[in-house]
Amino acid sequence: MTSQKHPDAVHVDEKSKDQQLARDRSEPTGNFLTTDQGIRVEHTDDSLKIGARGPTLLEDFHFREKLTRFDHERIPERVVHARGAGAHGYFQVYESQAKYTRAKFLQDPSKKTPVFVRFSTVAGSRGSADTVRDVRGFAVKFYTEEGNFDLVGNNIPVFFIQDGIKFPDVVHAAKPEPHHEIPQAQTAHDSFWDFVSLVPETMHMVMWIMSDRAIPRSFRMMQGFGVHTFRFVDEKNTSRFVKFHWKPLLGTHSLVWDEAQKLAGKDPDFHRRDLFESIEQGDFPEYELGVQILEEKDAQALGVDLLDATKIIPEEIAPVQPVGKLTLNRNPTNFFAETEQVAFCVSNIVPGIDFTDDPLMQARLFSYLDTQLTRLGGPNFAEIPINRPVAPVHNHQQDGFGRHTSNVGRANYFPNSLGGGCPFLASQQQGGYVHHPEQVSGKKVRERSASFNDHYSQAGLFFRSLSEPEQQHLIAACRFELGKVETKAIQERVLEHFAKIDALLVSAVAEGLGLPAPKATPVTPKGPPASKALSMEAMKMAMPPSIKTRKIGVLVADGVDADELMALRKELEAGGAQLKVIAKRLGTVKASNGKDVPVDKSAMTTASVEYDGVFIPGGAASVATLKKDGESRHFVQEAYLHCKTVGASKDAEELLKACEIDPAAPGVVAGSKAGAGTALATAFAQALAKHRHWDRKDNDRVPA
Ligand code: HDE
Repeated sequence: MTSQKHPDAVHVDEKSKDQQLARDRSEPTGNFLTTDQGIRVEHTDDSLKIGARGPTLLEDFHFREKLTRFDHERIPERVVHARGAGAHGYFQVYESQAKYTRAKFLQDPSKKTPVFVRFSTVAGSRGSADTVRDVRGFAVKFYTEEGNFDLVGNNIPVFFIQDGIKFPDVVHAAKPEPHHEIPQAQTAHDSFWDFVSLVPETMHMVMWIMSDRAIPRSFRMMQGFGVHTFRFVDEKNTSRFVKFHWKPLLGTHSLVWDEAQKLAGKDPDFHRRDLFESIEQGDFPEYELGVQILEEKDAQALGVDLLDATKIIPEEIAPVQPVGKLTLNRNPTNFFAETEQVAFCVSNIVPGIDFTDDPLMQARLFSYLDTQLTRLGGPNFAEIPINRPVAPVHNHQQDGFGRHTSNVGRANYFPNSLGGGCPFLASQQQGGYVHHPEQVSGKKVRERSASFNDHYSQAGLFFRSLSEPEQQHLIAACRFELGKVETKAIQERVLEHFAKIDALLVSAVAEGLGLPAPKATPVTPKGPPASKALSMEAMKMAMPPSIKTRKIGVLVADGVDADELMALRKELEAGGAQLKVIAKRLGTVKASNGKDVPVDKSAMTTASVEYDGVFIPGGAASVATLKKDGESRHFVQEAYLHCKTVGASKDAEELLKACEIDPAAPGVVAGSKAGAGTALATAFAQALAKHRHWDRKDNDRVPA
């Protein structure tokens, strides 16, 4: 009989996953180079030849192994979500959720459940840029003591389509067009808009991806959503509907489109780098898990079908209740082994959580396991360290490519007597997964429920819930994307849909396209006319101001006022922000007091788009040099264009003038008004805590 542990007897803590991963780590430091067979290598720079200029020998097993392994390094990239970044961490529940679910990881506030999270873009290839306009994946693997639970979500709470059978169509339409494989990682092309113009259920999601949500400032500053309706099932088998939400504790923030496009060139790894560096510096990203709970009996009265993934339940109807906190505190040791090989499956679920009949979710229950078979080369991908549960695994699965486990004994079937009947079955009380016994009946049909039919009202709800600047950004994004569409009939069809969403939307987009606006006939939502939780600006207002983890570029040259720089550094670092000194070249600059000021970045290796604000300290000689320098002026103007906080001490206001920036403009903190030293630094930090100054009306006047 194989040795068995009852699941209840297993104590799992956060460290067990770390230990599991550590066991599979190769530590090159202090060790000899070996072949895959463990044979120590004596020479690896020349192949084995007959004479120094002679032919290479087939016998050279080290050479052949090295090249063979290299030739096979690539695996197929994910068909969607190919570009991503991952991190380890843990999840801790605030208080027991026993009233809703029997899931063990949601019971004990003292327990830390290890997690691995992978954030991603959807459309681009593995090497594409981070800051493209796209949905972001937010996939969380909880290694619970009852097995793995994968919450494979996005940063947008709805999806393009209602039935998974259309997934290949929407993805083909969004990906590069097949004849020339252009464009990379963008929806600004004919085939995407052709598809959405013919499938009106996409309209709600189209609003979200044209909004600033699709260009997050950081993975650390975006929400996550389970999208589908799941079930929570309690100890007594009572089922309730649940929607999962992640809220970043740093708030939800975005880039602006011009910035996002420039970053794609200046630093294609902007989000990946930001996540990695923040964790290295101890600025651990944190997200609160919240749930919207709906009693089954109340679902009918909602006016929205819970099985329709193109709809939200406004938080005014079902508030988000906080459940616990996710903290990401460790970077992967090896990108490929962990981030690339992690295999999320929507079907990975634990007792106390269950699926619904959402046809999009049902398709996903099939698709994820299926895709891993190809991507990870066979059925044994769950044995790759990053995918291995911390809960023990015992079953009669066997063989296949890449098998690690050596099954013990001869009984590889069930039932058996030769193996003592093991492994044995677990009742619900022993932690066995029992599917919720939902009552279903009906005819076998290929049909869409009539309750899925309203495709416009929540698109309008979203648009009208945005602040004016957010609406303007959305309109500009539609003008940009549709402006790149070459087929006029597609543009016209999209406008017909927009007319059913909102009058301002359709007229403004039509104007940008030089087309007549169809008559607006917006469909009114059944619930509230607007919802605060949909606007990032409204959410920002509800949060305490903070500059935590924000990055400020400080432009300096020889003669800079070091005391002013020091006062600024003190203030910003006290608030958790980071200051980077930027000069023409690396090394140091000589301050006006004769001291050397170390330079963090040379101007040619960085750009304003990598910072949340810019500051120019005083020092007449420093300011005079910067004023003459086009690169420095561009830096300041570009930050201004992107509505970032611009600070300048009194002496440095000359530079603002040279940049055609009004020192009294919103978000410009100038020494003549704000004072000097600590007073100036405090005023700058306060302005920075607003993140962007959308009320800056003349920013597109500056030539950046
Ligand atoms: Fe996915 N999706 N998806 N998806 N998805 C994949 O699985 C699929 C959908 C999401 O970081 C694939 O392992 C279908 C919604 C994330 O590794 C694939 C449908 C949501 C990730 C797949 C959807 C998502 C994926 C590709 C419609 C938000 C990245 C590689 C029925 C709730 C996970 C892979 C990671 C990845 C299929 C729709 C989120 C092909 C068929 C809705 C975050 O299996």
